[in-house]
Amino acid sequence: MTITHTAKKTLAAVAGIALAASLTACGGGGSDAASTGAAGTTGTTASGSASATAASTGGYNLVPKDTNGDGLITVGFAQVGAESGWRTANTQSYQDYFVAANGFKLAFADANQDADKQKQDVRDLIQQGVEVIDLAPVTDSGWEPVLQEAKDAGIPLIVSDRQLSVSDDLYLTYFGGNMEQEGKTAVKWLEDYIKANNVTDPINIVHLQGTIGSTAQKGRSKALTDAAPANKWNVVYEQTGEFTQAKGQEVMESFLQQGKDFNVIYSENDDMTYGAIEALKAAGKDPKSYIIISFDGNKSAVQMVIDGLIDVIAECNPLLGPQVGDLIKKSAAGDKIAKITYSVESFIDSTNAAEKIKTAFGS
Ligand code: GZL
Repeated sequence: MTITHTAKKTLAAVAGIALAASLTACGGGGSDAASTGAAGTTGTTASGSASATAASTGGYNLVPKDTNGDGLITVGFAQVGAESGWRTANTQSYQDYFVAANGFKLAFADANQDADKQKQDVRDLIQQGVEVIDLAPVTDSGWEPVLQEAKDAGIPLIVSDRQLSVSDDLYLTYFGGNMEQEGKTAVKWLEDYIKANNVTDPINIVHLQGTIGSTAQKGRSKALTDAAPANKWNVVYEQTGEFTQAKGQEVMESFLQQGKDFNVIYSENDDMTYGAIEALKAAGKDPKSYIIISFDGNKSAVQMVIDGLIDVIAECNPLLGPQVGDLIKKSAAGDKIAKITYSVESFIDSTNAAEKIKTAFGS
């Protein structure tokens, strides 16, 4: 089933309004609403600072401090890599914020998307004697021994961007997106679209997954995997594009060569979406004939929403530097900080893209 562009645009508008209403109702609203997620967590605005709630520190009693007396807190940032526009903006937000003028020094390690290298990166930061570690984990497994080593060295460790399912007494706090909620936002948009358009044809979905084992991929994939059977949607292809444009294009090319029918693309970041759109065009297919769902919200992806190429983007805020810095300062000052703080994120579609592009990150 192809979906004509006009119908898509009109119906997307209807779906977007329904989704916005539902998000506002449950308090998970757009970028200016603060909302409380699961117990002990507090949503923050994209630009606002994290607001501490009375929360357990989960038996973790290390707090950031200037142990070498140079008047600065040295932050060791163990970054995933440089795989996407989101990552570039995320790294830049740390390099911009963690400077002497804000009371910080930054030591940076790039894991190049290699989970094993990243564990060595953290061990190197411990050896360097940094005063707090911020870890954005490539994948979420095998971290307990390294986190314990940081704790034994007396270095407080913050998890950012992608969560870890480890004991609360191994890290100070988590700040970043709620990935499963992002996926639920995308799924809800598709459910509303189908309802608004009385779509009766089969929904056949191409699922471009992020880096397998990252909580970004696990959460976004879970939302689709949970919703598909209930909605009788068929996931006809599913493979990782490793959050990169090149791999996303390569994987979509292979799907197109296999020839199964599909009418929806659920792509777990904008860079893979760009690759998928290039593959469709190269195969002589009109991207506007498909419902394309993406994640992140890079400026160029928001422009593609305006141009009718992408139908909805589930937002994921990369500008975490200032808010992580705020949590470090609060903790260093003796404030109790929440164990988990989620960015408040919404969605971008034809109903709000013209407004959202004014503040969209990246290029
Ligand atoms: C999400 C982040 C993901 C982005 C991708 O918080 O970890 O990694 O969605 C990035 O663009 O590669």
